[in-house]
Amino acid sequence: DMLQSVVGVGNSQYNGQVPVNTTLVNGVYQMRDDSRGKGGAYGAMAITNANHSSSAGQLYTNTSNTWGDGKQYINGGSTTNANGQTAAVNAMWGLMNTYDTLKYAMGWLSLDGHDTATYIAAHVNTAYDNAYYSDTCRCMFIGDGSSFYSLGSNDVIGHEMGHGVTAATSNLTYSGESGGLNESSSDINGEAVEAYARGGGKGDTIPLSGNDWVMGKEISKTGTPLRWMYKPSKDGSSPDAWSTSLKRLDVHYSSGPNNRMFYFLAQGSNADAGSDYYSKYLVKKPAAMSGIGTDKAYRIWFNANTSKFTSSTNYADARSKMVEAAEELYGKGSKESVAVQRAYAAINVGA
Ligand code: ASN
Ligand code: ZN
Repeated sequence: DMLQSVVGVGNSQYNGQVPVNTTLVNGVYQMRDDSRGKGGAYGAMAITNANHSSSAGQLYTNTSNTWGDGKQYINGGSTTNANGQTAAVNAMWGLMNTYDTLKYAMGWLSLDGHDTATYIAAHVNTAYDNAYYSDTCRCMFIGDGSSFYSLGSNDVIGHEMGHGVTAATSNLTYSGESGGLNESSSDINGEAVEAYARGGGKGDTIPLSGNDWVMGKEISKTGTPLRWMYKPSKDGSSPDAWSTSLKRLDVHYSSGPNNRMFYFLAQGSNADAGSDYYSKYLVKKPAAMSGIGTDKAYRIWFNANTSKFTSSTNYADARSKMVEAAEELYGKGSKESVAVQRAYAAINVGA
């Protein structure tokens, strides 16, 4: 077959009209981008239509290279018309931005650093309110949502592909403290992708601002996010600081303190510490931190997760490996390594 890489017009749900990389094969357009990744069951980076099943289904195809109508999928409707294509546009845009964040900012190719192919299956199950990564296929599944909109915002896709990066590297065990760190790593990745995409999806740094520091605001029908990185306790279940009971929580709650650490590291401690915070957790008030910026904070986290953490890394170990990573990147005694220590101290980990 003659394969030709082309750029289509995607009407996305959360980012307006976006360019989507597609492939023209014998007069039919496929939602597949062979310029990002290598090999793959459906092409290097692809979107398939699960069409309400629990398996990947078929690669998205279209007779024209304009996709989607930008509107929330209507349950019971067709997954092959423009409305059904919108979830595929959301997914491709999120994947392209995730891939580019990793490649151009971190110098990391795809999930594993070796440019392994990946894909997203859209319309998994019916009215499914979740998205997840599977290491078996090294791929992701996203639902249409019921209490959520289509689970295809940039932060959600960055989060899911972040699970692929973690699975290929530290492989943090998905329970206890390591599970919380695994989840936090995905939230960090989601926010980095959101910031990179809103900065125009170009260049080799993560912009200081642009992301919202909450997970899943766009997919929320009520406008209430799933998680607040700057103050995790706003969800009613996540603690803001480490304690000995953290390991017993669901990983989407035990991620909270590390998310807050990352926010402090990137953005500083001045914003919203909460009036009861220091007394509630017996945390010593940290020296005011100005933050080292999201780019450096993400670089330190990425280095630690991909080359220093092990599957059993807990919060205390994460702190020491993060200090090591900061020293490696910015020098012993650097302001960046001091900022890491202060950010962890502010969530009750280390002095
Ligand atoms: N969306 C969830 C996550 O990525 C699915 C899960 O609970 N693993 O964390
Ligand atoms: Zn997750």
